[in-house]
Amino acid sequence: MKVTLIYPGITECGFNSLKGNEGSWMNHGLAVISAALKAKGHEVRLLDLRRLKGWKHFRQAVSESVGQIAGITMMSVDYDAAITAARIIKEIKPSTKVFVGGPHPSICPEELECLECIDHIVRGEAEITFPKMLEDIAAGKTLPKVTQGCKPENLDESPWADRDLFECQEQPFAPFLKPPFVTLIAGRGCRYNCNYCQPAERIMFGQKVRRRSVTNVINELKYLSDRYHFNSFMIHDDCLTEDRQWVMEFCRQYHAEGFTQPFVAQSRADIICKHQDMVEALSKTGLKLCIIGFESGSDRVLKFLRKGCTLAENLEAASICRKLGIRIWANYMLGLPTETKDEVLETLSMLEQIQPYHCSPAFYTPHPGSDLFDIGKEMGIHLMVDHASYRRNSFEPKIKGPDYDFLKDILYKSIATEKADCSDVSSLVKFKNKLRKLLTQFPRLYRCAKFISQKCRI
Ligand code: B12
Repeated sequence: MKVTLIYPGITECGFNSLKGNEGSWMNHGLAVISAALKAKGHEVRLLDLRRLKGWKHFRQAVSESVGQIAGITMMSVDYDAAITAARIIKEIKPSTKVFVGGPHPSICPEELECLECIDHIVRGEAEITFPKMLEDIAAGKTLPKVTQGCKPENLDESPWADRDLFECQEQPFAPFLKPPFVTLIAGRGCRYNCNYCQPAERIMFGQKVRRRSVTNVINELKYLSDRYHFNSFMIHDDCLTEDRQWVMEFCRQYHAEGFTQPFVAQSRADIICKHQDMVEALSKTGLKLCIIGFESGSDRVLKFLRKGCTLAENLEAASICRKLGIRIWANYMLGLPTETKDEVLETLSMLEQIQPYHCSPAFYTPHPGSDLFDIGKEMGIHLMVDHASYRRNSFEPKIKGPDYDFLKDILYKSIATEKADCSDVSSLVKFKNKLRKLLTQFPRLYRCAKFISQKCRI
C-alpha cells in the first residue's frame, strides 16, 4: 500500500523550520513504524511539516502524493497541526484512511474518537499492530475506531528506525558536539513515578521498562558510523542510567568496538549519587553532557512532585558531574501548583550552586496523562487556552496562582547561573555568558538578544 506518514511538530518552531538543534531531529516513533511497514513491502513516504512552507504547500503535497493510507503522529502539543493535517487530507482525498498514534492518541483517545477526519486511533506501540491493520484493510475487514497496539516484548525484534524517512540530517545542540550527529532510543518506558509525567509513560509503554540489548544498540551504532560517520550522538531514553548492569556492559562494548564519539544522555540525581562509579565509567566512555531533571530546589516541592530525589542529591549529583568533567543540562520548573515564592527562590539558589552548563527552565505546564494535570483540573487552576499552550517556550501563564512577573524575573536570573565553558569554543561562549548575565537585568533586551542569538545560532 502507499502510506504517507506525517510529522506535525511545528507548534514550537513553525513551518520551514527544519534546521538547527532539536528542530532538526527525527521522530523515532514514525521512523520505527516506517521500517516495519517497508519490511512488509509497503511504499512509505513522509510529509514533515517542518520541511514545508505552509498549509498551501501541504495541500499541494497531499494532492500529489497521499495515497490509500495516512498516519499522523501526535504529541498533545501538536494537536492543532495534526488535526488540521487530517482535515485537509480528508478534504482533498476523502477515500484516504487517516490513522493517528503517538502520545496524545494513546493518552486521550476520547478527544479524537468523535472527529470525522480520523478513521483509526492506535493506542500505544504500533510497529506490530499498524502493519497488521493494513493487512486487514487489504483483506476487506472493517477495523474499529480505537485499537490497542500490541507491545513488542523483545525490542531487539523491532526494526531499527528508518533514517531514510527523515533524510537524517540531525544537528547537534551544543558547540562541543560535532556534526554529523544522530539520535537513538535504547529503551521504552520509565519506572519512576513523577506526578507531572506519569502515568502517561505507563499508558504508552506499560509498567515494565524494556531495553534493547547492548549488542543491538552497539550494532546500530556501527551501522550509523558506517552510514553517517557520526561524530556525536544523543540517547533519548527517559532515563538511560536506571539499569546499572546495562550501562556497564554498554561502556564495555563501546570501548571494545573502538568508539570514541562523545554522547549525551539523561539521568537522575539519585542514580548519579548512588552509582558514582557507573557515572565515571560513562564519563570515560564519552558522556560529555548529562541532562538531569533537577526540577526544584525545595525538598517539599520535590516530594510533592514524587520526584524521588532530594535537594541534597541534586547538589551532590551536580558536584559529581562537575568533578568528572560532565557538563550539566539542568531541567527545572518554575510556577508549580502549591509552590511558594520562597520555594522558587530555593530553586534559584540550587542553580547558583549547580552552575549548569545549560539551563533549561520551563514554567510548569500541565500535560494530559499526568496525575498533576488531573489534580490541577480538579482544582480548576488550568489557564491553558489551547493545545499549543503545552509548548515549552511560551511565557503565557499556565495555571492560576503563580506570580508570573516574579517567575519571569527568576527565570532570567536562573539562566544567568550558567557557567561559561572555556574548554571548547571558550572565549565566545564566555563572552556570551557574561553578556547574558548583564542582559538579565534588562528582560526585554535579554529576550531580544536571545532571539537574535537563536536565529544566528550563536
Ligand atoms: C525524543 C523526545 C522528544 C524530542 C522529539 C524529537 C522529535 N522530532 O520527535 C524533543 C526533545 C524535541 C521533545 C520535545 C518535546 N516533548 Co518529548 N519526548 C521525547 C521522548 C523522550 C522519546 C520519544 C520517542 O522517540 N519514543 C520512542 C518511540 C518509539 O515511541 P513513540 O514516539 O511513542 O512511538 C510509538 C507509538 O507511540 C506509536 N506511534 C507513534 N506515532 C504513531 C503514528 C501512527 C499513525 C501510529 C499508528 C502509531 C504511532 O508507535 C510507535 C512505535 O511503537 C518521549 C518520552 C518517551 N519515552 O517516548 C517524550 C515525550 C513524547 N515528550 C513529551 C513532551 C511533553 C514534549 C514537549 C511538549 C516538552 C515541552 N513542554 O516542550 C516538547 C514538544 C516538542 C514539540 N513538538 O513541539 C511527552 C508527550 C506527552 C504528551 N501528552 O504529548 C513525552 C511522552 C514525555 C513525557 N512522558 O512527558 N521530545
